[in-house]
Amino acid sequence: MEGFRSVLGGGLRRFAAPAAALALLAGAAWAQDGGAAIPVPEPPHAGGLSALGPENIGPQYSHDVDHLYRVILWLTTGAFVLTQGLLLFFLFRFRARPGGVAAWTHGNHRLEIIWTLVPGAILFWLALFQFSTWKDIKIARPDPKEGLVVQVMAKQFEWHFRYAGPDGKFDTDDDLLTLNYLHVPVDTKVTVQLRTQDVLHSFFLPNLRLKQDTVPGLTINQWFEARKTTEQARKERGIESFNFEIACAELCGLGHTRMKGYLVVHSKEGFFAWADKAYLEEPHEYGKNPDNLLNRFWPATENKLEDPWLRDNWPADLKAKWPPK
Ligand SMILES: [Cu+2]
Repeated sequence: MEGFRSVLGGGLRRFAAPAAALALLAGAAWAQDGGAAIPVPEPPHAGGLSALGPENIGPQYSHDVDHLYRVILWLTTGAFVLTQGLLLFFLFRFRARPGGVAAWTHGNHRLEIIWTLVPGAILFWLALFQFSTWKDIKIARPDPKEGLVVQVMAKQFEWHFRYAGPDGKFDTDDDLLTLNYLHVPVDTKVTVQLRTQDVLHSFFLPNLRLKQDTVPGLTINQWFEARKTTEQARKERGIESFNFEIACAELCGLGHTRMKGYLVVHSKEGFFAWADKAYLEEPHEYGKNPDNLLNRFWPATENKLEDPWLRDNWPADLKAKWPPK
């Protein structure tokens, strides 16, 4: 009993308190800096995470997410090694020996407090440390004048997309609708307005480190900016059929694993060429067809956000022949 206490109590008492204080101080200093003390790798090649995640083609915030991932991975690896190391040490140190007597203990208050406060302090530090990244992803909003706006309707087990068309207004005769294929221009901010027709889904762009639940009754705006075209990615991989994926990251029913879409990143000219029907590889339609699911279920009151970027950038020669008959 005494031996057990002195190993646990004495050893840990000597190191745990200063270690906890250090962790807190380091955390506070780091967090105060808004994380600026740690250089964030510049796109397009973040490095370090290539083996742990899909290629990152996102804006600065998606590289910040990778950085956070690495910090958390180091923290949890440290905790794993420490706890499993201690477990092995105690297994050996207090192994059964002839004549040995088992100690009966109800625990140790000081230890309980330490191993509650230290992880608590680390979690609190993480909450502060990640805040600016959270703000960039979840709170920051691009001006619709700066980039594309796409309405996204999730449904068991499909993704429906709607573009405002050359007039920049949704729910009009020149809207463009696609199923499971989201086409965007490269190096352009894209605002997605997320809704669901039925249950909870989660709109996940792994290559952009963007993940957001779609919630019945709510329209949730998120944004991203792809910095590599699909064509470039195909060339690099030597795979002509390669596509960036859109996954549903919420277990949404029996067909959940089939709920897969594709993100097609075009050059800016390529994007408008596609919109002009140059790319007809997937089903899509135009206009106000009342049978289309998105037209039917997207509430008219949720069309307040217009897309002046699309209106202003749509090439005049293409505009002249719009809407298609
Ligand atoms: Cu789903």
